[in-house]
Amino acid sequence: MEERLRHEWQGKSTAVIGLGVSNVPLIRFLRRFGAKVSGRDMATREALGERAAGLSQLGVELVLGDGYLEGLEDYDVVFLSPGVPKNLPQLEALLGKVELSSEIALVMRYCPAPIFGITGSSGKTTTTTLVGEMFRKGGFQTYVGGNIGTPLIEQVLDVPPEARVVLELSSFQLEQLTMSPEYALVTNISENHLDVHGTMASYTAAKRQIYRFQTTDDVAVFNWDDPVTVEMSAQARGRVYYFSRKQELEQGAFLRGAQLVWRDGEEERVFAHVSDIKLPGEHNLENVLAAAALAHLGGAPWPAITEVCRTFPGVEHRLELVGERAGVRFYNDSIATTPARAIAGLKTFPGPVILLAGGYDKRLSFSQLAEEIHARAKAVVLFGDTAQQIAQAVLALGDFPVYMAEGMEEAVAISRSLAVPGDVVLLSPGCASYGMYSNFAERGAHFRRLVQEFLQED
Ligand code: UMA
Repeated sequence: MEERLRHEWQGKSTAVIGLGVSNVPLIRFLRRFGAKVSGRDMATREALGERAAGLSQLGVELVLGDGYLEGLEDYDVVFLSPGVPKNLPQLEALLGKVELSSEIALVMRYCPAPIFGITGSSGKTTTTTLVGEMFRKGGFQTYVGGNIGTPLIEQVLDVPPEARVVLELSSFQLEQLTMSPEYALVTNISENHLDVHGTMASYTAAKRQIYRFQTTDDVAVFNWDDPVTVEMSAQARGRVYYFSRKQELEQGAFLRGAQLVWRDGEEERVFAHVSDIKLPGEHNLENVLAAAALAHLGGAPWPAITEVCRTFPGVEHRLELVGERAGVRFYNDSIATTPARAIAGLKTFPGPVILLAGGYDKRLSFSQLAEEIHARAKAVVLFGDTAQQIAQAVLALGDFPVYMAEGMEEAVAISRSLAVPGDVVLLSPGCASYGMYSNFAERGAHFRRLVQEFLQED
């Protein structure tokens, strides 16, 4: 493989657009096999800081700030990072002239083991993590990566063929692909990322890539309760299975009363009970059904699947239910370090939400978050450097209950005093934690500790 890669990349001229989480390891990979790399980013050298210095040391020519998308037609391959809109005029001008690729496309191209790709508008991360755990528990060497935050490009050459590779795939990652994973799962489709995709049709088209290039030997799992994914399933070429919370199925995983059941023709098996499942909420039952179906189809043994169903506590700091008291549920979504992630957090809950937000100032706009706060929250409790900015953005849209707190302790105390039965108290800060904590995990742990103390009070 090393030989093949050197042959493929030695001396090739590449441009890598977006120097973030996915593309820095991609650049190391390309440099390792002798490619020439021009690193491009709209951010300035100053904003990129040590990252820019590290890349220069690797022999990467950097083109930063205004003009970072110029001269791209001169390269053999242009790699785009997920967050770069693919319809920018400078990129559209390359179509048919220059090969466009991405970190995830190379992972899929070079991975010798079967790939289990998971997409959907919600539930991706939990389902991906569950599937990974089911394989791991079942004795497989397992790699979990993609949109979940772990680029696998630097590990892909060490993956043995009998391993299991589980990838969370976002619409941004899928839209560029020209191959599909051997196993595909679509959790559900609802409006998301329309700011980038423009229309629901183009967002759904991006999601279709997960099965579009599959062969008849491949497997795809869809949500029977979601008409959009049922419609998708009619186009899938491989074996099709479903999961459903609402209806018994001929082929797939479903709920029968309090039982979680797998059926494939004659074969039927109860693999868990609702009361066993620690994850809160109906949406999580769907995630468990989906994950069990995919893991089973990929060879995970039932005892391993059942054990994970019973023990999996949820993904830490990501809409993690810390506990409930007097009908008020407390959720830790400290991983939401951007306004967009806080918006996604807010959208999870239909009921009244008291939002705890604020933190380090990354100079992002809070105007969309403010709109979502008006639409979904009943109050906001703000702290950190950005508290004033968020308050201004919220109040610019009209009257709203806004509370200022000195820090997390006061924020939790205020939210307790505001909450009535049926409310959700959600820490989804929309900002990084720097200045108050060393990272989002420390911030989430602090919130969790404060809430747990409250839950245990007499
Ligand atoms: N940049 C540009 N031009 C642009 C946009 C970005 O130059 O038009 C630069 C930025 O200045 C920055 C770099 O590109 O330096 C960042 O790249 P990126 O935002 O594309 O993201 P990465 O850091 O590579 O992270 C990406 C995913 N980000 C997005 O999809 C926006 C991460 O998902 C993912 O974990 C990571 O790859 C590893 O694969 C994040 C996400 O929010 C968590 N995903 C969305 C979601 O889950 O809803 C899709």
